[in-house]
Amino acid sequence: MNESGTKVVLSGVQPTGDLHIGNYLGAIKKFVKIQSEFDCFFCVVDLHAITVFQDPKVLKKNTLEVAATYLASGIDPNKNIIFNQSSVPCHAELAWILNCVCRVGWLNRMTQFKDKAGKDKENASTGLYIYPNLMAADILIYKATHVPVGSDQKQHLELTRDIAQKFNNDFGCEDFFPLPEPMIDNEISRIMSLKDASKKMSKSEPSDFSRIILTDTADQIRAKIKKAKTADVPMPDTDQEVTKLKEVSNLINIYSSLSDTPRDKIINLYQGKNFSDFKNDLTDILIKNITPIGNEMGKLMNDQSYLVEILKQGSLKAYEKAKKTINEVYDIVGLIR
Ligand code: AQP
Repeated sequence: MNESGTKVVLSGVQPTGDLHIGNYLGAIKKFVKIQSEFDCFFCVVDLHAITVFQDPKVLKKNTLEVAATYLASGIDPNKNIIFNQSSVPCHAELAWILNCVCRVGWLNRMTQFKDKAGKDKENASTGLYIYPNLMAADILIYKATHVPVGSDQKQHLELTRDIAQKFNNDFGCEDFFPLPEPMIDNEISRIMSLKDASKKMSKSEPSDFSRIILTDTADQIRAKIKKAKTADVPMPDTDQEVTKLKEVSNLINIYSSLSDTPRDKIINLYQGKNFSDFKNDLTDILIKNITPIGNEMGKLMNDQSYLVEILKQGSLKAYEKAKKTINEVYDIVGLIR
């Protein structure tokens, strides 16, 4: 809990393209589940998106599409604050101050930067390098106590805690920033590519067949699952053996997460069989759970002024909260406003 005794959630999704079931299962489905239990801020993190070049027109469309996904997935805009990051300038203001708190050595350990910058890291934007400090600012500006994310963000969350702790120590303001807790479901928190389970499912992977996107039609889902890699042996009878078959294990996680069925029950159901029944049933589960979201997103995207208004109203509410923290931070740091 934070100083006012409330449990506050902040999380966000980048408007960098078609959202997939990794984004849904790793993050958005959790947002829907916890919305009645916490004060929630659900952000479209557009400033994070531009750490890699985005076509401005496409960025605007993608920003609205993330808002549409939140609504279509069941996030209630009356109960929660849905907004885009750039419309609350306090995020960027706090990020600058946190840039001065975070150590270069800490950033150098961030594996996501290494993955995203690849071999050509000299040519990556400085924004991509300091991205974790902006993420820390997103969280700390609302004194969030809990952050639901996929396990790929665990390291950034740990960095946020280190930054919060150092700020509190350096400025002698114990407990000013709460140390936020990650909310990560271990087993299914990382959905992997359908083509190569050593890579996470991602918007930026070139092949469409590596992911199911939320706007896929039933036929597209069917085709992608049909092509998804499995194994040359029948379904094993123990979880230990299944775990060794990385692609199969990933498909079981998707099945389990969407149908709320434990992995061992799924393994019992299909053990000793080849994968066609399993794939057919998984396809049905995906169609049942994902296509209604895609259809609703389509309807919402036809009413873009409604989505703009949702973001605008959310930003006004978020700004009220953020302004209070940034004023306190300026005072603590010794900056005259
Ligand atoms: N494969 C995944 N499995 C589980 N969770 C995932 N998330 C992303 N991919 C997976 C979670 O989705 C939330 C929003 O992610 P994001 O869009 O802000 O950024 P990302 O993690 O960089 O997502 P992508 O799809 O990999 O995008 P690109 O290709 O643009 O980098 C986060 O909570 C994340 O954990």
